[in-house]
Amino acid sequence: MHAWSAPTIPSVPGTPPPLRIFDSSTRALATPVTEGQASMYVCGITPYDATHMGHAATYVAFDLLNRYWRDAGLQVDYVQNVTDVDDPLLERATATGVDWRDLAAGQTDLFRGDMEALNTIPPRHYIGAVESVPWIVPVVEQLLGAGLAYRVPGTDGGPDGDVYFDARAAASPTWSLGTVSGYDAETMAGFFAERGGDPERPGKKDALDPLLWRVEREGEPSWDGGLLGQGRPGWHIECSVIARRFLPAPFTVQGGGSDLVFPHHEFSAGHATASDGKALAEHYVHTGMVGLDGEKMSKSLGNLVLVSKLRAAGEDPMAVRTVLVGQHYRSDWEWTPALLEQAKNRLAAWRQRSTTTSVQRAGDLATAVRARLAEDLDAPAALEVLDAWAAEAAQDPADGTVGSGSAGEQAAHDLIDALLGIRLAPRG
Ligand code: 5CA
Ligand code: ZN
Repeated sequence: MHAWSAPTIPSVPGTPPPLRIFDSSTRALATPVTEGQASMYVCGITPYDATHMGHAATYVAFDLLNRYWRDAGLQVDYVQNVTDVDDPLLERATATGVDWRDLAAGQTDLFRGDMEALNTIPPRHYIGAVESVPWIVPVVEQLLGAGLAYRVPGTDGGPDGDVYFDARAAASPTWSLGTVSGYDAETMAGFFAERGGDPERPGKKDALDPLLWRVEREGEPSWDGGLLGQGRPGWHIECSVIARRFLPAPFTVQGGGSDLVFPHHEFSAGHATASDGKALAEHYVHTGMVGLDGEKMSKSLGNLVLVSKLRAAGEDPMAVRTVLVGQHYRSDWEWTPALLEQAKNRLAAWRQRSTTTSVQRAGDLATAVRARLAEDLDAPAALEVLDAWAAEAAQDPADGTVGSGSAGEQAAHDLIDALLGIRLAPRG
C-alpha cells in the first residue's frame, strides 16, 4: 500500500559522531553500522483507532534515528507494516457495525495524515498484513515440513488444524526463547497472556508457543492457505515475513514500543531464524510507553489523546512533535496539556533567536545537537541546547549573515529541521 509524502530534508554542513544506541536484546549500548546502508523495520499500527500520542512518540523516535543516519550520509532502507487484519480490529468492526476493511482503510488514512503533519519520513515500503498473506503461507508450510511447527486439534467446537510454532524444536545458537527479550519464564508467561497469546489452548506443546496459522472460522475473513487450508496468519509471522521480504538478513534495527519486546519481537525473530537460519535483526530498539492519567495510553483502554483531534482543534503539529522529541525515547512518560503549552513557548523562543543567529553560530549549534543525539538519541538534551541558545543575549557577530530572512536564520532552521524534524518556518 502507499505510505505518505516525503518531507524535504535540508542538508547540514559537517558530520555527526558515530551513534550509540541502546539495544534491548543485549541490554547495552551498541554502535550500529556507521556508513553505507542502514535498514530498519518498525512495527506499524493496528488500524482500529487513529494515531494516539503513544504511537506518535514511537514513530517520531524512529524518525530521529532515520534522520541521524541520513545526516551521517547513510542510505536508509525503512519498512513499516499495517496490521490490517487482526482480532481487535475485527472485534471493533463488529461492535461498531462497520466493515473491517473500511475501518482499517479509514484509520490508516488518518495515520498517514498524522505522520505527514508530524514531519516523519515515510517508509520505502508500507505493507499491509492482508497483502502479505500469499508470502506467509509458504513460510508456514515450510516450518511445518521441517518439524518446527505443528497442528493442534480443535477445541470448543472449533475446527482442527490451527498451526503453532514449536519454540523448543526451533531453538538454535542464533535464536532461542529469550534471545530478544532476555525475560525469565515468569515474565514471559505474564506478557504472553496479556498481549494476545493463548497459553491455555489445549494441545499446544508449550504454553508459550505462538499461533502461525488460524484456520477459518465462520464469520471471519480468510485466505487460501495452500496445504494449511483456508485461514489467516498469526501476528508475529506477518512482521517476520514482511521484514525479510523487503530488507537484508539481518537488517540493522527492529523497532517498536517496549510492549512489543515479548512475545512479538521475540517470536518474529524466532520464526525468521527457524525459516532461514539467520538472525532477523542486528539490533532491537524499543521506545517507552506514553500514558495518560496513570495508565498506558491504549486503544483497548480508550484513554487516548489523538494527534488528529489536536490538529482539528488547530494545534500546531510542530508543537506536538516538540513535546514528543522533548521526552527521551526510552522513558515512560505521561501526556499533559501543559507539555503542549511549554512546547509552543519553546518554538516561539527558537524562532525569535534564529533571526539573530549567524551562520557560524548555527554551525556550532549543529555540532552540539549532534553530540547529544549521538548518545542514545538524547533529544531532550538536544532541545536543552536549543533553549540555552535561545536564552543567550543576541550577540552573534554582525557578519552579514544575521537577521530575518538571512542565511544565519536559514542555517538555524535547517539544522533543527534536518536533525530533529521540527520545522520553524512553514514549508516553502
Ligand atoms: N500492529 C502492531 C505491531 S505489528 C501494534 O502493536 N499496533 S499498535 O497500533 O498497537 O501500536 C503501534 C506502535 O505503537 C507499536 O510500535 C507499539 O509498540 C507502539 N505503541 C502502542 N501504544 C503505545 C504507547 N502507549 N506508548 C508508546 N508506544 C506505543
Ligand atoms: Zn510487528
